Amino acid sequence: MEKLIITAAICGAEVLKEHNPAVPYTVNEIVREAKSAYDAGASIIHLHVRYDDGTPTQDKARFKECIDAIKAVIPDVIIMPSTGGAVGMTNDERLQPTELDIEMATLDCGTCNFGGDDVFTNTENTIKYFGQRMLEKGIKPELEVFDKSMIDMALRLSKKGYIQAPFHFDFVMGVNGGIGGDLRDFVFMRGSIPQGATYTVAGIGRYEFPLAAAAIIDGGNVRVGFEDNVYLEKGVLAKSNGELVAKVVRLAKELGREIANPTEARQILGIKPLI
Ligand code: KMH
Ligand code: ZN
Repeated sequence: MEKLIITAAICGAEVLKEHNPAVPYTVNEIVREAKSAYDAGASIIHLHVRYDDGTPTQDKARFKECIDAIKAVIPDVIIMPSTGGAVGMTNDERLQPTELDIEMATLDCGTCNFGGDDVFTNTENTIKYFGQRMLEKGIKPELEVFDKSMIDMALRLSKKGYIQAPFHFDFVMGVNGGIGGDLRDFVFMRGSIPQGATYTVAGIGRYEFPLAAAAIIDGGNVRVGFEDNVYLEKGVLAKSNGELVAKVVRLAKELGREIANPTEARQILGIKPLI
């Protein structure tokens, strides 16, 4: 079995300090959380950025500032900016980080209810536009799938040349509007991707660690972080993203799975090594 790639989704666009005071907004806070996750065993940082007051932004300059600051402290980490941004942003607003020198980015593969009146909109043309941009820029997409239908969409668009194998999926499970986070849901998603594809699983809220354990056993990979869940265990807030990553590392150790460093993660995902 390949080593386990841990992605830390340290910030997100929606979670606030009111949910957990350790949620990072400022550049320094984002660096602190990225480093805590890396030190604990994460090889990929899934990055959203905020202004200092917590407002989510896809501003290219703010992304550059955060990426440069993270790389100054942990130069070998893989940084995977979001192109999802926050609900309601335009496509071109969302795509700004793809103008930077980045190795990976998220590519959201369908539209999803996000609770209340919020709809995270990704039309077929949006997915094509984003896929094409990433192909042109040599950016490896992580295919964000909130439901099985989005796996099918990604595979359909790959036949039309908008997404290229080897595919790497992120099963985002337990969103209010997407697939649930039970084991049978995981088995369904996992069984729906082609041979040779890799995946990570991001369980939302209480699904985070049970789905992490399932992916560790299955040979998949794991995403944790404040974007998805702010609790270390029921009723106990995590003090950092590093604490969430450390819990995955403990689970992996118990289950006999080694942890990939960023160099190994690049190999597994088919990303060019750093020179
Ligand atoms: N914040 C959500 C609207 C992604 O990063 O690509 C979108 C999201 C997915 O978080
Ligand atoms: Zn995200």
